[in-house]
Amino acid sequence: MRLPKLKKTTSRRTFLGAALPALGVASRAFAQESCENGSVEGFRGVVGRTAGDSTPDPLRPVRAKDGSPNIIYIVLDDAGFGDLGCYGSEVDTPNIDALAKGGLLYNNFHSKAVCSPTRASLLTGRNAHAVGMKELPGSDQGYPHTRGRVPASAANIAQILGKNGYSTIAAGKWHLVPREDMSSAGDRTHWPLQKGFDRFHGFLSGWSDQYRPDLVVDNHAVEPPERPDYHFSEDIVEQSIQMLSSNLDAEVEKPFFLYLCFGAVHAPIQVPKRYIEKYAGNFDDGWDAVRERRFRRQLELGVIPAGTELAPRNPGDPAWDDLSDEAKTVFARFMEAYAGFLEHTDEQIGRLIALLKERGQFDNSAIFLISDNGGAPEAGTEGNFEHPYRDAMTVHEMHGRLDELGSRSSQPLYQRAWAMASSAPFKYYKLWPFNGGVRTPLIVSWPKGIERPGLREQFVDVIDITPTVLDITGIAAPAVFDGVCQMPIQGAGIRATFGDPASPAPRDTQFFELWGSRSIYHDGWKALAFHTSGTSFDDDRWELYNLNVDFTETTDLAAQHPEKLAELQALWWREAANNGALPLLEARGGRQRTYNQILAEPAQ
Ligand SMILES: [Ca+2]
Repeated sequence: MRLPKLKKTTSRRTFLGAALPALGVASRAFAQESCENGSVEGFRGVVGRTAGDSTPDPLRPVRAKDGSPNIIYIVLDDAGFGDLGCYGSEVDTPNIDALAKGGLLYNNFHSKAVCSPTRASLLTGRNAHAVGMKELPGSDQGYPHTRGRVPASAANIAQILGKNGYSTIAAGKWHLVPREDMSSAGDRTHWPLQKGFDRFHGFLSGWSDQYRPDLVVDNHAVEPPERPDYHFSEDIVEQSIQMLSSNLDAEVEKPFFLYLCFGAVHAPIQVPKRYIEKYAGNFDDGWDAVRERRFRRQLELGVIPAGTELAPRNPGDPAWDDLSDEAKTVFARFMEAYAGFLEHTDEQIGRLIALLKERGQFDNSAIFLISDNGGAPEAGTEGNFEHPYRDAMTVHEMHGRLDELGSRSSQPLYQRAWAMASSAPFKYYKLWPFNGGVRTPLIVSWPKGIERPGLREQFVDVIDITPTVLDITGIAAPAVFDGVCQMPIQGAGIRATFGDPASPAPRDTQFFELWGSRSIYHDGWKALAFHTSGTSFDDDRWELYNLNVDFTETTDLAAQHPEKLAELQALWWREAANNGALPLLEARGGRQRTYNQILAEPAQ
């Protein structure tokens, strides 16, 4: 006899009336809705009265295919295109550079210009709007793209890999859950352990103190260790090493997915003083000179095409030469701290790589290293010393406490013009639709699977990473996950670029929207409109760039090619509609102030 299968009914009374007497229950005081598949999940045997007239169907543990690669996502926070050594920076990042040297360095990779949308897209392979993350979580404006919670219809790569025989570990910043869900009593539906991860060690919000982070381990908050030498970046790598090691000790054949997200180099810029001191004097010639140097080095390395122009300094940011001596002293120290913070991050990545090599796991680990957006401009022209985003200290006051910069008594964020140096050679910064906001590093290391290491110039978006992982692991994206019908994956894989530098880009169209600012990329062209809050979207001024010959968006062709602009504008509306990005909305509350503070200042 097969187990009775409940028939779908529209009437609860039918179920209560028919099924309960058979179970010997006279009456029950609760209601239960019924569905088609109320039987034991997946059982294909036969249940009789005894084993003699039954057929068993043993569970078959899911195992990954033999030779499946480990998958590692490393996410840097707020590091710009020009910040890493292999992208032309003077900052020492030898471990990241080594990954690029043995693997692939992409110069045409795109984030969503801000933390949570990039991360939601990275993990799900779908555009951020489509999965409810049009901006930071906690900004629900009543429409599906503003929920700040990735729906069950968009299972992420950890969930998929976990169901296919992988161990899954997340360490570091999460930022995919609204603040009201973060407390100990909060709804944990969108915490890492409910989103496919076996383990988690990190923080849930957008940023945290590096010395005293708001630590969460698995599903509960813990006090950070009170050690004078504690640092969050070191902790998450140490925890990753321990979790990976114990998994490998238990079952060395089982592949793993590690999602390692540094709080660095997002504010607060905090790092032990010896890392800052190493860079003493290195930035005394200021942000204009640093941008020039990085730009020249990028040309030498071939990271940017010959003939590229360095974008002019952004409106509202001062020339270094116009600053007072006191300001120069203070601002240079911020960049020394930032450089030290970044080198310290690279050192932690080196510790992870050493573990992988020691355990014989490096060659078959596919590592995808990105930054989630360009350099961070939120601290304005003078920077923040005591608190990111809300700091009233004057430059003179900062000068008096300069020795504390980067220590426990400071929570610094650098001056906005440094963010442009971070994003060199591009215009603007994090949050903007220009390349300074969206174009960030992507490095892929996989010694066993990358046939031809080197530079790659294909247009790639962050939604293309997870489809690549599905491709190289041979795992099909599920149509139904945990009983929920899945929305289509919108990215496309870049596996073909691993062996062929000339292989076509995975897709030729990609839209962008953040706080009403828009862009559309199509076939080498990019149209964009910067939106001023409080104005009509119809009044936004569109710009047009031919990226085939204008890597840094310096020549606006909107007036010369109105027909091309009109074509791309129409395409934007189509893509926005198809990717759940409508209605077009401004940011809620004060979030748009970062845009506005620049517009309020006169252009230079
Ligand atoms: Ca970020």
